[in-house]
Amino acid sequence: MVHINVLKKIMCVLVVILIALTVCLWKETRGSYYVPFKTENDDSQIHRTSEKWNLLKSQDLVHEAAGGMGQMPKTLLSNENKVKGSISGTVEKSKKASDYVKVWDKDSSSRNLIPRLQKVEKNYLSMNKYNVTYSGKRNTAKLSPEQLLCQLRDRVNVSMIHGSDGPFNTSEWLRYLPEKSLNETVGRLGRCAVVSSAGSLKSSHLGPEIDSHDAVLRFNGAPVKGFQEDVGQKTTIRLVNSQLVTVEQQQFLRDALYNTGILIIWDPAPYHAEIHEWYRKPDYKFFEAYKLYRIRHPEQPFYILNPKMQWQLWDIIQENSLEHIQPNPPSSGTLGILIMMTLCDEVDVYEFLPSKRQTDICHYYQKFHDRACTMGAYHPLLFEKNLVKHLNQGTDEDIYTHGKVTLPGFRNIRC
Ligand code: NCC
Repeated sequence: MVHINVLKKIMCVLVVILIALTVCLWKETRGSYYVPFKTENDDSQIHRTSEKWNLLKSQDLVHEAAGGMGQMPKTLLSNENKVKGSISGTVEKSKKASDYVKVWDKDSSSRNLIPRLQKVEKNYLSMNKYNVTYSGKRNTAKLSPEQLLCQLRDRVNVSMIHGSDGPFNTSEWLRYLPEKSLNETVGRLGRCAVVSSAGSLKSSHLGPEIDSHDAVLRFNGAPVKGFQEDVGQKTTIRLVNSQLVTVEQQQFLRDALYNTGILIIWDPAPYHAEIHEWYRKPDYKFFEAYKLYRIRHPEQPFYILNPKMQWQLWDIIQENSLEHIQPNPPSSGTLGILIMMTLCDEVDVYEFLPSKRQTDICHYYQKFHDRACTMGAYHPLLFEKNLVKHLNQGTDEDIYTHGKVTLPGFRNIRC
C-alpha cells in the first residue's frame, strides 16, 4: 500500500515536470517574429512588415537578461580562437574575467541555435520563396581566406542599376537614376568603416574610432543623433532595404535621417530572375517611393543595387557552408561589407561579429530583444558571419573588445 502511494507521488511529479518542459518548449518555438509559411509576394510583404510591428509590441513581454558572452551558445564560440580576456581593462579586471574568452567560431552550425531559430530556418528551407535551385558544391575542401577573397572579387559583381539595364532604359528612368557612377561619386577611398546596427554597440564608445575612417556605411534606419559616442556621426553611405522604404511607419520620405550621404537601396529578387522579371515583380514595390525621393532630393546620390549581386554572394556563402543555408538573400550587413570592399583599401566592420558586449537586444537604438537579429532567421546571417570570421585579417582581441573585423579592399588582393 505504502509502495503504491509513493509510486503515485513519483508519477505525479513526473507528469508536472513533463508539462513544465512542454510549456517551456512551446514558448521558445512560438516566439518567432517571421511568419515563414506565406509564399505570395504581397502577402509576405505584409507579413514582414507586420511582424516587425508585432515584435515591437511584444517587446514588453520579453525580459530575457541581456549582456555578456553568455548570450551566445558556447558551441558557436571558437575553441581555437581563445584570446586573453580584458584587453583594455586593468589587470584586476582581467583576473575577474575568465582567463580566456572566446569569439565567433567560423564553423558555427545551425544545430547550436535555439530551437525556435532552428525551426524558422527549416521553414525557410522548405518554403524556398525565391526558387533557389542550387546544385553547386558544398564545402568539400574549405577555401583558404585568400582563395575566398578572390572568389568574392571575381564572382560578385557589385554594380548599381544604370540606364542600359533593360527596363530602366527609358527617358523617364534616365531622369531619375544618378548620372555619375558610385565609383565616381565616392572617389578612391582608403580606410572605411561598416557599422552594424547591433545592440552590442551600446556603451561601446566606438564613435571617435568609427569617425576616424575616410568613409562610414550604415544600415536602414540606424540613427547617429544621440548615439554619436557609440557609433560616430559620419555617414558616407546608407544601405537601405526595400521593406524600409515601403513601410509607412518608417517615414523614409520624411525623416531627415536619410538626407545625409549616399543612399543605396536593395530588394530581394528571385534566384534566376533577369532584371525585367524582377522589375515587374519586386519583393517590395519600392520604385514609386524611389522616384518620389529623387524628386524631393535630386542632389542626393541614390542608387539601386543590381539584384544579381545578392545571389552571386549567396552562392559563395552556400558553397563554403557545410549545411543548407536559408535560400534567402544575405542580410544588408554582408551586402554592405561587399560594397565597401569594392570601394575601399581596407574595411573595418563593427559589431557584425559580436564583442564581449553581445546581447539579445536587437538594435543599439531600440529596446526589443530577439536573438534572431544576431543569429539570423530570414537571412542566412549565421553563415554570413562564419564567412566574415574566416576572412578576418584582424585579431580575435579586436573582435572581443571592439567587435571589430578587418577586411582588405578588393584592389589590394592578388589572385
Ligand atoms: O536589423 P537591420 O537588418 O536593419 O540591421 C542591419 C544589419 O546589421 C547586422 N546586425 C543587426 C543587428 C544585430 N543584432 N546583429 C547584426 O549583425 C545585420 O547584418 C543586419 O543586416 C537588413 O538586413 O536589412 C535588416 O533589416 C531589418 C529591417 O527590415 C530594417 O531594420 C528596417 O526596419 C530586418 N528586420 C525585420 O524585418 C524585422 C532584419 O531582419 C534585417
